[in-house]
Amino acid sequence: MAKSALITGITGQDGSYLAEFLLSRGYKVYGLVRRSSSINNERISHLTGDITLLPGDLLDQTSLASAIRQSQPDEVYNLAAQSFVATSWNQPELTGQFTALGVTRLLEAIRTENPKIRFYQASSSEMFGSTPPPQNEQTPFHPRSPYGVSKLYGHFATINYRESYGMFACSGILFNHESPRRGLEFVTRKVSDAVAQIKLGLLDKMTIGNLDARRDWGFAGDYVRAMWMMLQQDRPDDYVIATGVSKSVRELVDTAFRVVDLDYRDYVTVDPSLLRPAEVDYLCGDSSYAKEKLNWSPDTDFEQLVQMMVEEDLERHRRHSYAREAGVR
Ligand code: NAP
Ligand code: G4F
Repeated sequence: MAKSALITGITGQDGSYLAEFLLSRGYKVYGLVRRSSSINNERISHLTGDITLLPGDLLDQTSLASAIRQSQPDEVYNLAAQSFVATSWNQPELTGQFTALGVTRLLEAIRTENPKIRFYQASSSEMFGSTPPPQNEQTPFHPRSPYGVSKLYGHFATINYRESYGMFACSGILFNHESPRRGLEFVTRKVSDAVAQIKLGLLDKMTIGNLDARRDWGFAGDYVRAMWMMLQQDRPDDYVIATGVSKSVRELVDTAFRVVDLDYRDYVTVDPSLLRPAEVDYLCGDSSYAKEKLNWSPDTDFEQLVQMMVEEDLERHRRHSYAREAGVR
């Protein structure tokens, strides 16, 4: 019989790629969506008819239990969160409610409805914070934002349910992963979108924050494969997922402008208001455990990722420009 999966955060970047991946493997896919006054299904609109959406919110325990009862899943992927680090300083309590306590609510719903369901928790390299690289499963945590602190709670809640109740609960410690579906507030997409607009003459300049921060950036499509692999093992465990290559924000900006044959120094200025109260300076993951146990490694490198993102934003802005011109005529 076909397996079924419930994805929280299905409307987000990772949720959309994971839904596609699970459908391609014959899963029946359910997605939890929270109520909003306007429909926010842009990333999954192409999957309408193939997936079933269920109402629910990480803030509401009853809705989580109800979604589990309705979907009867073999696997639950908890991707929902307040995921933007910068916002977590402005909304620290809400971030804790979604990103930390939301994990406990979902684990409790699973434990009481059917503790045999396999559970994936979207943990983050942001938990390593100020601990220097390379970071792997044995590296001590020192988060630097309310988001990182909340993710650390979710990580240990997952381990605790595994140890307390024998549940098949895994924590994937994923380093930054990006795509053309990334939210425009994250630095990679902010840059690819601005580069496209500058190239097409729609924008003159862009502002940026800390150019010296270093991240290990991979492609989201490669990373959702690792999530699924974790839940197919004989026993639950935690895994670091990363490329092992770290680049600075300056290198990101330089690479993106080079895709369109421009020099970033002519267009980019630093805006101190974009600096964070505390920064994570240097992330570079060591995913050799995932390579050994899951046989997982990424297919897409940094240059391919940046090129893909800039080209898709160019194409999107060209389409919109043509549509605007056609509308004027
Ligand atoms: P994303 O694009 O920001 O998506 C977040 C999702 O969570 C959206 O579907 C959002 O729904 C949903 N959500 C937020 N609050 C909710 C609530 N109270 N109840 C139900 N749903 C809620 O994030 P992403 O990049 O796909 O990341 C997926 C997960 O991986 C997140 O937990 C993130 O923290 C974690 N993570 C991401 C990365 C990365 O580099 N991308 C790395 C490590 C860990 P709406 O559409 O309604 O807003
Ligand atoms: O793209 P970012 O906002 O991602 P950040 O903070 O690393 O968090 C992302 O990755 C985490 C995994 O480590 C996830 F858990 C989390 O959910 C999210 O997906 O910022 C990356 C770096 C930071 O050092 C930031 O200070 O870029 C720097 N940066 C410099 N200028 C900027 C900007 N970030 C943003 N968003 N906007 C800027 O203008």
